[in-house]
Amino acid sequence: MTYAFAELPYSFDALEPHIDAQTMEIHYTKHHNAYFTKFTAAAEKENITDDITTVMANVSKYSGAVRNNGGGYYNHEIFWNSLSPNGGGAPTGDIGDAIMKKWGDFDKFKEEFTNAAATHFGSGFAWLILNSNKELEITSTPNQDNPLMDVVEKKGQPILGFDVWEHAYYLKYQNRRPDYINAFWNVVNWDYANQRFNQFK
Ligand code: MN3
Repeated sequence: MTYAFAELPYSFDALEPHIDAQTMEIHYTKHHNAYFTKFTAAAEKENITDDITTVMANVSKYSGAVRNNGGGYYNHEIFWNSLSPNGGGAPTGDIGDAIMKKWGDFDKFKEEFTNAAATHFGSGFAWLILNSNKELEITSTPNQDNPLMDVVEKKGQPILGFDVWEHAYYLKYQNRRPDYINAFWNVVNWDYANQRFNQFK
């Protein structure tokens, strides 16, 4: 077994009241688990043993099952870590400095990211990425695509990933995606963003 199904880094109810325990439990144990199981089955069938990030970077060579389920597997690992019960507030550290440098102030950044998440049509993810010029950018991808994939337009290393599929918020927020996005700002994990930013900058 080359691929691991990582434990959720906190309990299902740790992000209450911003993200509810039932949503977290179903999202992790059903949705994420299904992506993982289907990806490992497809990987076995297609003799794929590369690191998941390498698979993503070469995803055009593989089946739709690898793109959709490998993407789902990878994206949710980024997403769980992009949230924290100790998160929220203004960005700190090097990522805070880099956001200030690029956007001038946190509210501007927040507005652009919120807009990307709110206006993304249908299912997908909003991302803060570090592109190949080592610049921060905000982007979104459809379905389970991500910025590592060779099939997407705006490529880069994910620094934060935010799931805007209805399954991520419908139980608590129903059709109110903007309320779910507001909730994200209370739990966004700047420590993780700093860790990834410093890894790839
Ligand atoms: Mn999801």
